Amino acid sequence: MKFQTLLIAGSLAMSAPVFSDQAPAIPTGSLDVSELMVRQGVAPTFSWNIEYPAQVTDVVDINEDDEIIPKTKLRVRVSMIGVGLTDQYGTQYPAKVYMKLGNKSWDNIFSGTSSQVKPDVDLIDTVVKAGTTFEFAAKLNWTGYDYYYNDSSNITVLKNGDTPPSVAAGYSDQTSVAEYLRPYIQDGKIALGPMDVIYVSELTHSQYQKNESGYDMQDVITLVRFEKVAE
Ligand SMILES: [Ca+2]
Ligand SMILES: [Ca+2]
Repeated sequence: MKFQTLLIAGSLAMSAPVFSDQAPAIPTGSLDVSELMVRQGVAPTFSWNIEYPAQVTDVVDINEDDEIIPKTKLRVRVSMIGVGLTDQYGTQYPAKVYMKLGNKSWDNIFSGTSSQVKPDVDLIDTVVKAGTTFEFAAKLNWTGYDYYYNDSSNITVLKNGDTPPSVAAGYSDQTSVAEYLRPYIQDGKIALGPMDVIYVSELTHSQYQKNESGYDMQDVITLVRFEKVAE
């Protein structure tokens, strides 16, 4: 009986699926057995409670306007992955990024250039309740450039397994995937944790300039990570 217990535990550990580096989520839980050693003819009692990693769409809705709406109480952490506003001479231009969670006012979560991005710093770390609508806005912080909002085609929410922006446009002169976005792409698809999404943004070109190479949806990339919390 003891041998059998170890076998079961072993096969559970072995069957954990392998995700990308950004997604260390494996099934977690416990396996309990009432007795490690029992007399012949006496059956020990097993019980187990295994939780498989959720998909982000299990816990949030992402609607046509790219509003994110949690279906349950969630911890939300927001960080910047990168700013790709650079001209042909290598000069960096600043972005301004805002988010609005539910009834709260717009929060200026980031202002700065590519070299001011700190991907490991959480700009938002809070708990939101079900039904809180997330809105997003960003602009190239330069004369003559306006804000784009999540409901425009210049801002899109992508999740694990979606097609990354450069592939989505498909123009031969399209700039390749930005350096800062590369770790988040695997086998031609967005590779995030199962509970993560990114906002990708086009801030230099309008929807009427989609055939220009500057329209790459990689001007600002913002990561949003969700985590279930007890109600
Ligand atoms: Ca949109
Ligand atoms: Ca652009």
